[in-house]
Amino acid sequence: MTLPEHDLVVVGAGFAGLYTTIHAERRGLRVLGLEAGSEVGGTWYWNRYPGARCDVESIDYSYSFDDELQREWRWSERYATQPEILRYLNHVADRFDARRHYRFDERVASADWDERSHLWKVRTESGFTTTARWLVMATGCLSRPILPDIPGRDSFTGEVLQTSAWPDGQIDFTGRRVAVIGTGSSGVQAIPIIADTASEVTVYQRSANYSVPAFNRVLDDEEWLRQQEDLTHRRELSWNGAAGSPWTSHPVPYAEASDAEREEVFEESWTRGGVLFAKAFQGLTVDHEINEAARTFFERKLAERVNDPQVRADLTPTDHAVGTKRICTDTHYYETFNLPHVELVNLRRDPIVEVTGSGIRTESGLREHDVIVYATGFDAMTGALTAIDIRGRDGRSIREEWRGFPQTYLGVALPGFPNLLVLNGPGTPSVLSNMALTSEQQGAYALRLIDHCSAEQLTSAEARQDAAEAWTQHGLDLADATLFGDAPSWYTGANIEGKARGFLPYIGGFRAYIDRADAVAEEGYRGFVLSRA
Ligand code: N01
Repeated sequence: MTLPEHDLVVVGAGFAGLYTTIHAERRGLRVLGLEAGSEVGGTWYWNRYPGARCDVESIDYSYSFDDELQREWRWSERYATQPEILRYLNHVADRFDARRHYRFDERVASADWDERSHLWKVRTESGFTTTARWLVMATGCLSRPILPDIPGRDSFTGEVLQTSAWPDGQIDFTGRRVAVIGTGSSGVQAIPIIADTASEVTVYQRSANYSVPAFNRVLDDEEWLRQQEDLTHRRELSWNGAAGSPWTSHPVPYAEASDAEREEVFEESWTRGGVLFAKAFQGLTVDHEINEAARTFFERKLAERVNDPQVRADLTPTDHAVGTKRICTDTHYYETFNLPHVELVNLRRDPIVEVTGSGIRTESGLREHDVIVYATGFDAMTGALTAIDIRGRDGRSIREEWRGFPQTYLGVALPGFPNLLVLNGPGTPSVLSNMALTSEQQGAYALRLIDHCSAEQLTSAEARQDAAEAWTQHGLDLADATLFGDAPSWYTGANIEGKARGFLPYIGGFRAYIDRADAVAEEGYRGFVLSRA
C-alpha cells in the first residue's frame, strides 16, 4: 500500500485550522498545515482595516479547549480589535508550538484524489507537492474577496485599498479625499475611523444595512473577574445555545408581552449591542409582526443618530427584514454622516457609471478622490473552495459541481470527494454562530472521523449522495421557514452575479447541529461509505 507523506493536510491557519493542527498532533498524527498568509490568523491576518473588530464578545470569541489558555489570556475590551485577536492567535500558536507544522506563503492550487491508494495529492502555487490520507479544508467562510466589476476600475491613479487585503501598518488619511464603496460590516467599521482624519469622505452605498452600536468598552478588572468567575457556566450556555454564545432571547414570547415590556426588551437588546439586537424576541427573524416592531424601534434610534432627513432616509434599509443580513456592529457609524466633510451617495438613485483616473463618476457627475477603499465583500462559504482545483473520484470537480447549489453532508463531507473534510462549510452553523466554538466543534468532528477510520483500519470515508441531498434539503427547508431567504445577502449567494441561490449556512442552531452530527458518528457514521484501499 502506498503510504502518504502525512496523515492529514490542513489548509488554513485561522481558528479552525490551528485547532485541528494542534489536536492532530496531540493524537500522534503526522500533520502538515498549508497557509496562504505569512503567519497564523486567517481572517484576522488579512482584514487589517482601521476599526476592524469582532462582533462577538472577546470572552466568548476565544478557544474553550484549554482552561489555562482561556484564563491566562486577558482581553482588554469587550469586543476585541483585529490586532488583539491576531496577537491572541499568535499566542495560541506559540503556546502549542503549532507553527512548526505549517508551511506559510503556500496557497493551495489543486488537490487530486487517487482512488487506488486512497490518498490526496496536494499542490501549491509555488510548486510544492505532498500527499495525505485526509485533506482538511479550514479555508474560512469569508476569505475569497470580491472586487466589483466597475468600468474603468483599474484606471484610477490614486491609492486603491481593499478592507479584506489591507496592507500591514497604518495608512495615513490625513488631508486626503477618500471614497469608500460598500457599507457592510467592514465599511461600517472603517468609515468613522477614516473620517477622523480624512479631509473628505464619500460613501458609495448600494444597499443600506441595519447597524447597531457595539457599546464597546474597556474590560476593567471588576468586569473581567466577574466574567472569569462565571466562565464555566458561560461556556456551558454557549455550547448548548443556538449561536455559540451565552445570550438568549427574552423568555416571554412577543405575543404575550405588553407594549411596555416589548419596548423594554428592545431597549435592553439594543444596549447589549450589535447582532444581539436580532435576538430580542424569539422568532424575530421568522415572524413579520415581530420583525416590523424591531424595524420601527430601529428607525426611531436612527432618527436620534442622523440629523439630515434625506441622509437618514438613504441610510434606512428597505430591502430586507431586520437580522436577515448580518447586522453590522458599529461605533459612531451613523453619527459620521452628520459631519460636514462626509457625503453619502445613494447608488440606488445615483448609480456609478465608471471609475476614472481621478475619481468616481456617478450619473450625477464626477467626484475626485485620492484614495478608493473597496469594502465590497466576499464570495462567501464556497469561494475559498471553488478557487482551488479540487478533483475527487473520477475527476469530479468541486468548482464544476458547485456551479449548482453545494450539496454537503453535515456541511463537512461531499459525495464524490472521499476523505475531504470541510470545516465550517456550507451546511454548518458557522457564520450564524460563534466561529471560535464552531471551529473547535468542526475540527474535533473531523479528527473523530479520522480516529474512527484508523481504529477500524479503514482508509476512506465518503458522504453518500442521498445523505448529502437529504441534509442539504433539510437546511433549505429550515431556512424557508424564516425571513432569511428573502434577503439579498451573501448568506444566499445573492451578492455574486450568477451564483446558485440558496441559504448556505445551517440555520437549525449550533446545539441542534452538534446533536445531529454526533448521532451520525454514534451510529457508525450513518450516511457515509467507509472503505479500505
Ligand atoms: O461585506 P458585505 P463585508 N457597487 O458583503 C457593497 C463579517 N464581518 O466585508 O449590499 C457598490 O457585508 C455591498 O452592497 P449590496 C460579517 O459576517 C464581520 O462588509 O450588495 N457596492 C455591501 O454594502 C459580514 O457580514 C465583522 O448592495 C457594492 C458591501 O459592498 C461579512 O464579514 C467585520 C458593489 C459588501 O458588504 C462581510 O462583511 C467585517 C458594487 N458593485 C466583516 N458590490 C465584525 O465582526 C458590493 N457592494 C464586526
